[in-house]
Amino acid sequence: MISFQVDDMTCGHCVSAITKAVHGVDTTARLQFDLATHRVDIEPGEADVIALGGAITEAGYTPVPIERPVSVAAIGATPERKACCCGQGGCA
Ligand SMILES: [Cu+2]
Repeated sequence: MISFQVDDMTCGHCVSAITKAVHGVDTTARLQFDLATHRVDIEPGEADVIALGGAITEAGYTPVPIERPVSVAAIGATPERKACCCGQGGCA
């Protein structure tokens, strides 16, 4: 699994543009998007992080590779955040 943070990916058009770009370098890649966090997870066929990131860059976006999913430490690093993803602040 290769993950990118793509802050300039904002809508369904971006999703289809990135999907097309990635499939251009890796026809069997499987993509999963989270528009709320501007994140794309890619289960690659044969392409590596350089090829995948390059394809997304060429499509006009700014992919930043994410080493691993958000850790507990990373969540703890933003103590000013009161609500969680469900908006109720209690599902940690
Ligand atoms: Cu868009």
